[in-house]
Formats: sequence, C-alpha cells, structure tokens
Amino acid sequence: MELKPDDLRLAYRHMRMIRLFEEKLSDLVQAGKLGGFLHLYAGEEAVAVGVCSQLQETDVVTSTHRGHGHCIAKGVEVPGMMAELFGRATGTCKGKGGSMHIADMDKGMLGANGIVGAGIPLATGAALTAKLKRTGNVAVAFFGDGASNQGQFHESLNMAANWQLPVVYVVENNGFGEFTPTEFVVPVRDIAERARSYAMRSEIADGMDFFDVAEKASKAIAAARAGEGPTLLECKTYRFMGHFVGDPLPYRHKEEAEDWIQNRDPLQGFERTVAERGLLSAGELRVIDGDVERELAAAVAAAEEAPLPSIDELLTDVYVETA
Ligand SMILES: Cc1ncc(C[n+]2csc(CCOP(=O)(O)OP(=O)(O)O)c2C)c(N)n1
Repeated sequence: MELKPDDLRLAYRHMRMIRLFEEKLSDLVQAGKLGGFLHLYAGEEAVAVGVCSQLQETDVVTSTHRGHGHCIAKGVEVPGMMAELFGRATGTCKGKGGSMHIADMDKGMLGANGIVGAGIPLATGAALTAKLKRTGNVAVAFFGDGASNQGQFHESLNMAANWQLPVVYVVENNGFGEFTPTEFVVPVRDIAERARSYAMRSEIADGMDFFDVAEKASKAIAAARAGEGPTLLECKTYRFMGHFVGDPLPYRHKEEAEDWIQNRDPLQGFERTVAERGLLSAGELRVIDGDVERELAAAVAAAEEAPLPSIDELLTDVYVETA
C-alpha cells in the first residue's frame, strides 16, 4: 500500500472534518437549533477514512444509522450534508433523507440506514451488479457489531462467499449495541471468526489506527477487485460519544471511556505516526484544522439560511409517486 503525502493530507482532513462535524452537531442539538435523532461517529474516524482511502471513486459503500463519517470519508460534500441535516432544499437528498437516510449516489454513497444491518445486503447486491456487469468496482458494507447478529448479515456473507462477490464487509466493533456491551450478545470473541462459517477471508484491524485499517482494507479491496471474493474486516474501535445525542451513558465505565479517549484517539495517533515517520509536519496539520473549521462554519451558516423544501416537492424523489 502506498500513501503519498496528498493521500495523507486528505485522510487527515477527512478525519478532522468528521470529528468537528460531529462535535458541531452535538452542540447544535443541545442549543435547540437542530432536531432529529442523531448517532455520532466521533472516535471511529480511522475506520471510515482508512477504508475509503483505499477505494476508487466508482466504488460504492453502504452505511448505518451512524453514517456521517462514511459520507465524509467517501467524499460527500459537507455543505450538502449539513443542509440535509437541517432539512433544507439544498441538502444532499433535498432535505428528505436526514441523518439516517442520507445518500449520494454520485459519490457512491448508497445510503445511511435506520434499519440495523440493512446496508449489508445492499452492498452485496451492488457487488453482484459489479460482477455481472464487469465494472471492476468493489462494494463495502460498513456496519456495527450488533448488526452482525442480524439474519441478513449471515445470508449476505453466505451468498457473497458462494458467488465470490467483490465486497468487503467492515464490522465496526465499538464494544456496544445501543446500551448493551457486545460480549453480552455475541458468543464469539472476535466477530471476524464468523467468516470461517462461510469459508471467507477475515482480518482484524486496530480501528483506532488509520494506517492499520488502510493496510488491511487495501488487501481486502485488492482481492475483491481481482475476483478473489469477499473479506470480513473487523475493526476494533470505540465510540467517544453516546449511542445518540443526549444519551446519559449510565451503562459504560468512566475509566474505560477515558482510557480510549485519552490514549487511543485516532487523530492523535495519526499525528504521532506521521511525525515519527517524517511524513507530514504538525504545521501542515494545523493548516488543515483551520481550513476544516472555516469550511464547517460556512456550511452551518449556509444551511441555516437555506430554504426549506417547497410543498410541491412532497411527492418527488420518494418511493411511491402518484400519477
Ligand atoms: C432491525 C433493527 N433493530 C433494532 C434497531 C434499534 N437500534 C438502533 S441502533 C441499534 C444498535 C446497533 O448496534 P451496532 O450495530 O453495534 O451499531 P453501533 O450503534 O454500535 O454503531 C439498535 C438495536 C433498529 N434500528 N433496527
């Protein structure tokens, strides 16, 4: 895997944008400026960005209820995302998707999803399309540890292995499904073990380390593109915030959370690695921080000013249209 300085700058930009985007959303909800039910991705940035840094533009991803990070990592424009969250006509889905159903087909982002596990068969279908049409594209399904208990996870893995589809299943194992620790509901120690039932390759990555995720994703994506079938890639990670904005977090140990947040932060880890390897300077990273902050502030201001969708748009772009 080769990562040029520009690739690293883009990766850092995406990770910083995800972190600030999520912190901004949390503030906006708490200030009463933004409504809806939001699940934030802070802490898990290295997973989405590590994987997407290895994809081509025409590759596709499916996402979850915690989908903002996947969108940003796949190149969805932040002003459109912010407007979408504000329900504005200028949003990525013209204000009709919101946080849990945001999608951008032009960027290969096939959708966040309010149904746990539902992105997995969608990515499997996209991989089948790629294989039948010989496009050379790869599909990635992002989903949580909780989703790996869903029937559609098992059905999809079985089908993808049987048909050797070009798909990578990325489990974001953040240790919880809503308010329940993973070990209460998952009998295997590593979710990656589940691949064996389907004679599928698997890998475990440190989901807090961009470089480890990118390396392992790169191999899985290359194998998929070469016609060697699917991989289950488990990324061990942690969500820094609650399950949803407003979650009082009574179910998790403070010391455990503090340890991950203080010692395993993927942005700080990235900064340490690029400094140790002499790849990017701290000064370069601070310039990116400033750019991201300005871009985000502009996106919020534009979203607040943007018009709501007109009533004439009520039945357009929705699943059922009247004649
Ligand atoms: C089919 C279905 N069952 C239950 C829910 C309620 N629910 C929303 S998020 C969630 C937990 C999902 O956990 P996981 O897949 O590990 O993802 P995480 O939230 O940790 O990112 C549940 C049970 C749902 N949205 N859809």
